Amino acid sequence: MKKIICIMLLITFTFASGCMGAGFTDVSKDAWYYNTVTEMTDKGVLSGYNDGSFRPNNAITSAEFTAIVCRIKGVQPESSQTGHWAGGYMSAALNKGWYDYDENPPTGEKYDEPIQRQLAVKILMKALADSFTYDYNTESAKIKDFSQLNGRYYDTVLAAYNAGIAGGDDKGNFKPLSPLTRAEACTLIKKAMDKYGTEVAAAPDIPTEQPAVTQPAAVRSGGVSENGQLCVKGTQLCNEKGAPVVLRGMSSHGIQWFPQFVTDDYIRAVGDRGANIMRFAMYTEENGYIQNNSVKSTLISAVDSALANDMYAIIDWHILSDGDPMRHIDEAEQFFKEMAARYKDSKGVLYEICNEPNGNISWSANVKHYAERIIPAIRSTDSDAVILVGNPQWCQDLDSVVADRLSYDNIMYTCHFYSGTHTQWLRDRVSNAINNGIPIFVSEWGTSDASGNGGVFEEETKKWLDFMSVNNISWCNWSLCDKNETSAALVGGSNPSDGLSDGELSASGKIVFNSFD
Ligand code: IDC
Repeated sequence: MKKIICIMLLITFTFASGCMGAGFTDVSKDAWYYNTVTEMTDKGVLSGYNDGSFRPNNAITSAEFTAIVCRIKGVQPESSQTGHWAGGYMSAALNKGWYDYDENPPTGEKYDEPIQRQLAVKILMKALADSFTYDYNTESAKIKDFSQLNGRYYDTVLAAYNAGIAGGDDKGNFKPLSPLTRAEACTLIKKAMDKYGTEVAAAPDIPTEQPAVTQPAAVRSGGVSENGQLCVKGTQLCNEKGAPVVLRGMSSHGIQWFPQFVTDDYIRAVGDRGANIMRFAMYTEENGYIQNNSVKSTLISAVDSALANDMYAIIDWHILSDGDPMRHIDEAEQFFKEMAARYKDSKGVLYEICNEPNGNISWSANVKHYAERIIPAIRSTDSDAVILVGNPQWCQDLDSVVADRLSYDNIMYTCHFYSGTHTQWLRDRVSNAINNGIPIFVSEWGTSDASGNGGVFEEETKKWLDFMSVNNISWCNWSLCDKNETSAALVGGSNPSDGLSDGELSASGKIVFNSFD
């Protein structure tokens, strides 16, 4: 479909594109949807997010799509009991007969779900087209997966095909039940507006901070839709059904420095190479969250992208240079409460409450107390989330944890290693911890030495990978960026929009990306 749309856009926009720029951090000029997204956002049909992203590959929800159609038709919100930001528009659309009660009940439980393509086309056509004209045989023959189209959508979808508004992918499939991405929604709406001459009255009032993703746009093997809400049984991370699960993926570098590597394109490309988790390192210091609150919106956007891509996401409170977790415990509590409220209904989020507590502190005297305040703060809202807890000495003081463990369910303790520095002695510590019933999650490891540079230490890395594999240990590798240090997985100039090939990976990245599955 990409190619087809690309060609169509080229034709449509040869004269129209001018020098407008969407200016979104995740909409590159080469993207097939660049022109449409630019035009639609310039017109105010839909908008980007506070953090400068557009999230073109995220699924558009029922509420978002319907609200946009209301706006372009100048339809005013009507009364709604839901308290949902788009409740008034949804009532108006229902009363106008753009969709039926059962397709989206006014109680609102489906408002934030991705809209099915067949329903999106129906709403758009009912709102904009005066009549539905088509020849059944001609139009249905164009749709290879016509048998999947529910009969109640024949009129509107076939008329949309006839009018050149809806089209199939490069195999001729319409995928009536699949979600619609934001970029695809732009294209669909633009074509309908061009055809029926609708103009937008005013900018949309869709909130810039949208609800958290609870359903992915695409299903990924080993992903959240397959494994569901995680839990911990004994020392093993398990899926919703209680079967052992191993998550493997990348950690970002500090998102205050490298936000360009936590875009939707990069996250999807990592997933397409076999990863099913991303960890987002939100530093507290070094111009991180404590000094610069705005990194929170980068984090939210990244977590949402991981969820939209059917991947698990770790929210990492990355304490490091100021290693005493108690110093900013108030900010941490406030932050995690906010995250728990946002992600309580998303099954894919894990909370890592302190990256590497260090300095003049100990497990029992400091970190444990910190955990005993932050864990309940999260659990009071997001009761079933798996929580990862750090420990002193760069998450290697597992003996102290063995001697004095926390008393909560569904928690795991982190162990971090760098192959050039930490060797068999640390594997022995991990084995000892596991034998003593301590669940371990390697939320950060590197092929380099502990500085993040030096190496690659291939032989020792192989030992660690084998060890983690044998012990069913989940891991995230440091780090997804192109910084000039050995642990960085990317080489400069890599382009994620068409995936990440071995040629776009550093020596470390090649080893890691080829170990995801
Ligand atoms: C390193 C980065 C490096 C950065 C430094 C300080 O690789 O570019 O200058 O942090 O911010 C950790 C930490 C992780 C470190 C990594 C390598 O969690 O933040 O990243 N490391 O030193 N623990 C052990 C090693």
